[in-house]
Amino acid sequence: MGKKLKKMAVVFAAALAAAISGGCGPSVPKLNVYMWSDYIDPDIVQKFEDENGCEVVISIFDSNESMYAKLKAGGTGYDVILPSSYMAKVMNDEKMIETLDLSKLPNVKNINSEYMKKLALDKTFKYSVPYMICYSCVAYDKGKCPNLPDTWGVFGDSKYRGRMTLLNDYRETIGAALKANGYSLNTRDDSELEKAKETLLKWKPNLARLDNEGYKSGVQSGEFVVVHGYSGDLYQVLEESKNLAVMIPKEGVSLSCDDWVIPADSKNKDLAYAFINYMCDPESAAANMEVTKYLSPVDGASKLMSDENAKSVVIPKAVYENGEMIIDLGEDNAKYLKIWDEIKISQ
Ligand code: N2P
Repeated sequence: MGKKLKKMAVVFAAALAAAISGGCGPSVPKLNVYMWSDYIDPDIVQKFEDENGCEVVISIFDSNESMYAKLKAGGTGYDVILPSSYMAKVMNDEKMIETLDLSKLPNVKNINSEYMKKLALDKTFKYSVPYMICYSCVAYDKGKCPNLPDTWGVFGDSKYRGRMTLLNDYRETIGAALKANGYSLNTRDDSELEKAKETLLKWKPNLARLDNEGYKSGVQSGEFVVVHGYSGDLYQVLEESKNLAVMIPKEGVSLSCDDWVIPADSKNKDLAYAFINYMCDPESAAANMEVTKYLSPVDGASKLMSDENAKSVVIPKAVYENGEMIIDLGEDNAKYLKIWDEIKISQ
């Protein structure tokens, strides 16, 4: 976690302490944002609060599925949510989110048109606005794993038994096993999925655990030596730990984008629109890229970044060439979930 994101953790703790001790300042409108961790510049959030006379309250989820499950179990009170594109589509199909009024989002004109044409799942901003593009790859300890080959197959290597993690994210991790076998990570083919399951059953004994958050500090502290993670999170960790490197498996990786949506039951829709619009401003996007190391699709943002970061926040050619966007599979999602349950309960 970079310095700014650490500062944000301290601010959260202070806010929590104030809430518990019953602090009673003047009440200002609150915008409740539900999103992934380490994923926004706290200074940009502060600027938005100052300019809009409001308080932004950020709650964190660590996977699309846990966020979705929480909403389905009756979780309410959010004004803006940040699912990945495939999950935003599910939420739209299930009428959980607003159809967007684009007159309240003038800054969507800044979203890169090539991205919208080629990769976006919601090509007309009908229900979502893209925030950051992500791919998943592997970080490893260069000293403890010299000459690590660039293949998903490393998870099958018992040399690193007990010191590796894969994401606790069924589309990412089954996707990695599909790619390892040369298949599409959006396959609906039963025999390909069966092969991916066999691969994961072979990999599992080598894993310390499936993990979506702790792998970052774990690989920094040396507890883990090979971790599967989200690109920006891994680059945030690399910035602080010179003994680590990133490996992009040659068989291909997942590409995904996280998209802002407004839940149908938001009580602060105008403020929600203002927030999403603010994030599509090139200056906000540049600041968010600097801190999170993910790639924003906002045109003009990279030009505003420091040279060093602008160079690192690009999608490597290998990712574009072999990467595949995760799409929603409708009823066939059930095939993936069944495999995931079998993997989780296997010893
Ligand atoms: C988590 C960011 C994750 C993005 N820090 C994955 N879509």
